[in-house]
Amino acid sequence: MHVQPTFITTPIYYVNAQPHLGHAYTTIAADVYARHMRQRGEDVFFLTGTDEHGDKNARVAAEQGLTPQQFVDGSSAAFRRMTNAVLATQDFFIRTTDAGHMAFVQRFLQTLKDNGHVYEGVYEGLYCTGCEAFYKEEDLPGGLCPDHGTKPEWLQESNWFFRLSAFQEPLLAHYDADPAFVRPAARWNEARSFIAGGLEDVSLSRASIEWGVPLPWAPDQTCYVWFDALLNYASALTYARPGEDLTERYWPPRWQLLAKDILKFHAVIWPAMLLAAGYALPQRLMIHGYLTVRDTKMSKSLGNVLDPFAVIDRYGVDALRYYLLRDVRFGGDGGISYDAVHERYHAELANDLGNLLNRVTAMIGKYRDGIVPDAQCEPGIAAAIALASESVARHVHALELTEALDAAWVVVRDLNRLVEDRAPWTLAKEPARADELDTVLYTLADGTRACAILLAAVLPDSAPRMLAALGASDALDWGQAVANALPAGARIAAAGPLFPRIEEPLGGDAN
Ligand code: ME8
Repeated sequence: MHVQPTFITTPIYYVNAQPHLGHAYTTIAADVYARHMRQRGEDVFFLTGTDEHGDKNARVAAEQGLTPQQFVDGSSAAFRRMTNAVLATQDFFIRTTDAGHMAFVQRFLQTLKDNGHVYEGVYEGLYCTGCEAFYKEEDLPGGLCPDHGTKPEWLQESNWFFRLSAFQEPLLAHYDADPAFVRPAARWNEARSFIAGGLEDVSLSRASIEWGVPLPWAPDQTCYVWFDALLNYASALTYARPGEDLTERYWPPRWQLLAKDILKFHAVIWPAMLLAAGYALPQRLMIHGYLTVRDTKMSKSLGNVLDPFAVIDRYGVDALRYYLLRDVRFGGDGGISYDAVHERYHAELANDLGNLLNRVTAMIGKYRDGIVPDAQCEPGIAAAIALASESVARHVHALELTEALDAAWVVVRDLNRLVEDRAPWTLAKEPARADELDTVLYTLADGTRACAILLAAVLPDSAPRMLAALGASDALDWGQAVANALPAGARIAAAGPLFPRIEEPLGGDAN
């Protein structure tokens, strides 16, 4: 088999507050892609982690009476717990305080300087600590940061600058040569027009911030936290596996996922940094939208966050993964609420999928002593499985994750319709129609098994349980996403409810 290395990344999250559903969202989306690719036998490296330097962490640490290191150790651990709780299968969890990362940042900055892209100057202007970003007056409606609603501070300091302006033409050339570099297309346009509007050089260091990576040639300055953070995507490959440099194998990233809040950093500054140091550019940036609560972006600074741990405790991890990809079309913005989780959980996971499995296993138990009959999948369902398998794969490749889910759900619905249309309980009363009943039962069992394969990347907890209940081997590989792969004679196991009814929805302000 041709094995194509696949490197996929999420942003590394700020550790100045608790992880929320917005962070879980990007991590889950990347994980669905990583799991799908592994199902196909691809060689995947999935990277996520935490962004730990910068003034805002130092400030929160001081407020809590901790050293910055103590503070980031604790809060990075909370992000790692979130990552594990959503069943993400990252190959490495990077922390920007890792010695391997910091050494890489220093080497990279030195390369930029050696290549003539760095000079000393004076920065004077406005800085939002929340964004860790420099702002121009005209970009601050009412003088306030558009993301944080706070007043940026006036800064004047001697800094080292990165010659971003020199990369305007090369970036434009890259954008024009590859209209799919940034997805969706509207974000490509936005980034391109920003570049076309002219690029100013940017500070790559800060004089007054101690909590960061010292510049190798001027240790009284630390690396501007965004440069430090962006470099995680490259540094990780150099030290994730001790004694081994994975850069050659995985670079450049196939997909880098992020929301539009950090578009400019990733679609302008990051590729310029890479060009300046002689790296190949990422193949694709996927800029998804915002999860909103009552029409406002959910964010820790606005205090309107939904808690991924609470959803997982109440409904299970698959419910969270399913809900986030289903309720908001991946790419666009969308409102979320605990009530909507509750509704979709019952209507779709419990009724459509959970009930289907229960009915199928119960009917085979009742009418065929729990043994999958020797028959062939009905052609209509076999065709639906073939179509869905092609369509799910195509959509996942393009990170059209909601469309991928929809494509798999077509088979779930077809199977439910088959139960209603063919009413096995009526067939069971007519011994002359035993063959027909065999076919219907086989089709239902085999089709439900195929759904488990199609949905395994989104529902990693339930899919193996579905396979176990159907007496299917737990092989989840994509080659099994075809009809007639369930062996006749397989023994059905009693399936507890996959998605038990939950009486009490989660409450709270965010509802
Ligand atoms: O920006 N809707 O970290 P961050 C959708 N450390 N996605 C959301 C979201 C929402 N309401 N809220 C957060 C940083 N996200 C930097 C990144 S990368 C080199 C450095 C997700 O903790 C989304 O992926 O503010 C967004 O881009 C990211 O979290 C921002 O995380």
